[in-house]
Amino acid sequence: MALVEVKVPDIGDFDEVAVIELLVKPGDSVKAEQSLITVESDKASMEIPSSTAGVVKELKLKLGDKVKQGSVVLVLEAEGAAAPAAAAAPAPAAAAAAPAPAPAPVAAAAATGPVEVRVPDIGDFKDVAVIEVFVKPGDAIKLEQSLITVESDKASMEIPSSAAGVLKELKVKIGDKINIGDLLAVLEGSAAPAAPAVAAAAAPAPAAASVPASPAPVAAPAAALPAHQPTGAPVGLPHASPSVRKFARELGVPLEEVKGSGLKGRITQDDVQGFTRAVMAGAQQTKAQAAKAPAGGGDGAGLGLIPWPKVDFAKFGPIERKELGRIKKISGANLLRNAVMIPAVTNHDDADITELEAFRVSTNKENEKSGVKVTMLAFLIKACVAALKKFPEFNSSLDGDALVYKQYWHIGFAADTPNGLVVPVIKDADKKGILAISQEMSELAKKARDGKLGPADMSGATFTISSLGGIGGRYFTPIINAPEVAILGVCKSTMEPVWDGKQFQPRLMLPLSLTWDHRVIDGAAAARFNAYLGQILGDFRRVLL
Ligand code: CAO
Repeated sequence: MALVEVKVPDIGDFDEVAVIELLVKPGDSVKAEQSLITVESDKASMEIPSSTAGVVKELKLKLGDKVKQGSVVLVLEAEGAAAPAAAAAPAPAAAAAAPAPAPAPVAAAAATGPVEVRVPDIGDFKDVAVIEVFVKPGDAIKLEQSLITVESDKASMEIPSSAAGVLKELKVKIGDKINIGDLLAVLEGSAAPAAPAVAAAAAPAPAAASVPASPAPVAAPAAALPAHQPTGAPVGLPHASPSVRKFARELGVPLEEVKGSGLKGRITQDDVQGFTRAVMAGAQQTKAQAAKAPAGGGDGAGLGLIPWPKVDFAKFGPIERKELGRIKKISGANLLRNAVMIPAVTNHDDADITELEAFRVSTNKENEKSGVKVTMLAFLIKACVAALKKFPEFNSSLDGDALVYKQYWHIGFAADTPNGLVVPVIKDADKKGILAISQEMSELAKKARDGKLGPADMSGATFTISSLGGIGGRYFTPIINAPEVAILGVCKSTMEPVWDGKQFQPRLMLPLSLTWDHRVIDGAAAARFNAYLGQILGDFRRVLL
């Protein structure tokens, strides 16, 4: 057994590149060609393979170290006596894929008409897959701007444009396999100096050092890298080595949804595994899964749940099957999303509406001839507007990491119709009186029952009330109507004995159930909101304060 130093092979002009991943540790058995470390420049990453098989004795570098050709990576106890000297070994996997210095399209005259951009000489990179596309037709492309990223097993590289101009046509898409000379794009040439129309594909590789417009291969980038301007990469592109990308692809993990724990937020194999475990445990749902949720919730697999029970009901008795109506299908999918995605909490409380109900009844008597019936729900809408003004976060919506506070008060109310639940909206409820709200509600409720509500009647709500008061029940837990952050459920008021400090008094008590989004609202704020609402309903003159 001989001790062998494994050194960084010839990786072209890839000079002083940072070690971003250590893929082995002392004691590990490695095979020849097995990747040992990953290095990365600002445009490319590549894995450095072992030139020989053996057991790792000592790592000679650490994360963040800068390496170049000849740097010692580690010391191996080589298998067999005649282990090859690593430093002198021919370029291994990555380097093999990462060939001769990149071609250098010679500086060119100004382009005028259409200009073809082709895959330059990328060495032995054959049939490499396009994994990222940075540009789209209509984009103004700068000379050397990265157009796409390609990836082999061991390395990824960005292919820059050999010309400047406006992108007329993109000839490749994600997943395509490309080779030297393939047409990538057609540009409408600008007056700016550009590289020749046909990039180095057919040209012999000139002296790399003289080439500002050469490709920026990751693995074999030679002189291209130092000269390359890092432009065009989309913000937020997931940062991961080729092997991690491959691993993620194999598992079907969307890298853009994985949080990287490595150097500079880089995604490691552990991060991909952790994401997969979270999905399997139901703690995480990919955006794609969330978007696909059907009205009935599918089979629950996306949440890591056991499948929905499939029962042959006809085995137990006669049945009739009816398809869900359109409203039920749409509201079902929305309700499911809102129930699953919002950390919702419900506070229950009672409001003393003895005087308010007496006032409502007498007002209706006085206004009998007007044809407008004042409803408890109209008072509730007005009371809610006052509470929403006092506690503005209840009138907000989450937008990413920000809260959008709305300066208008549009109140939705759930209406039961023969076809299902709909939520018409009283716009600018703060500017309307009780009579106007009562009248508008009765018109909207009729439209709802007749199936004549248009999208404009049902959009823009900032808060919703769901009243079962006319039907019955004590309390319930309404589901928030996203992107709103709270909803008030109201049940049937009942006469109850209420202790006034000296004796029990018969009082008309209205059960309130406030469901709120705990990401936006705290329990104390919800309790205060309900208490304030109760005070207003107890003495409506408070609305004027
Ligand atoms: N307590 C006791 N009685 C109540 C009450 C309450 N909280 N709210 C209303 N009532 C009574 C009214 O006094 C009225 O009685 P009279 O006919 O004797 O006058 C009757 O119930 C009907 O009330 P209303 O005409 O004021 O109608 P409303 O405002 O209660 O309801 C509407 C209108 C559209 C909300 C209702 O028709 C409806 O669809 N409710 C169901 C909403 C729903 O399904 N919510 C659940 C959604 S799941 O989250």
